[in-house]
Amino acid sequence: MASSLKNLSSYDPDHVPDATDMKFGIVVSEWNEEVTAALLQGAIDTLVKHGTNRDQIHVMTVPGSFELTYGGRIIAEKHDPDAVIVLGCVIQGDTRHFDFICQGVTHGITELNLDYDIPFIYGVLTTENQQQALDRCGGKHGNKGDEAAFTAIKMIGLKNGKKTKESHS
Ligand code: DLZ
Repeated sequence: MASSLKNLSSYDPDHVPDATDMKFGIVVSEWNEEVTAALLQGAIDTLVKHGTNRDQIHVMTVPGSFELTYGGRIIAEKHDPDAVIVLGCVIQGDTRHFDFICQGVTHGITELNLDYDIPFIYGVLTTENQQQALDRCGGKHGNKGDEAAFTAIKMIGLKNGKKTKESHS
């Protein structure tokens, strides 16, 4: 499959480490809630499917995607998770606000990855319109919440030296 068409939601679960002993923080933005609620559900379902107990997943809501960075820091400090997933949806408007929010959260999450010894996973949709967002939270392009969840599991596995079947060859 061409990489531009790769849809990580159709991943092979055998290539993801067991998540039974893993703890997660999820920070989710209230803006575009229809979309972010679906991302959250996808992320939780995927973590649980891979063995995580629901009570090992701490969820925090923040007002908008710009606040995901600070929320990520709070949840990392408060709950000592093995990984933090941030979920948001920024939809292009008529002004440059979109660019500033996207840049802010992208930069912020990168900084958290450098400052903490746990992975912070970027599950923020940045789309031109609502339909593109709906297509990516359980629509024709899968659910990016699922993808963020299994990326988190894989990154913890990487840190712990757990190899997936993919990396054995
Ligand atoms: C202000 C704003 C706008 C215009 N659009 C979005 C959006 O599409 N998605 C989103 O998550 N948040 C948006 N926000 C809110 C900002 O992220 C932030 O909450 C405010 O600027 C306050 O810091």
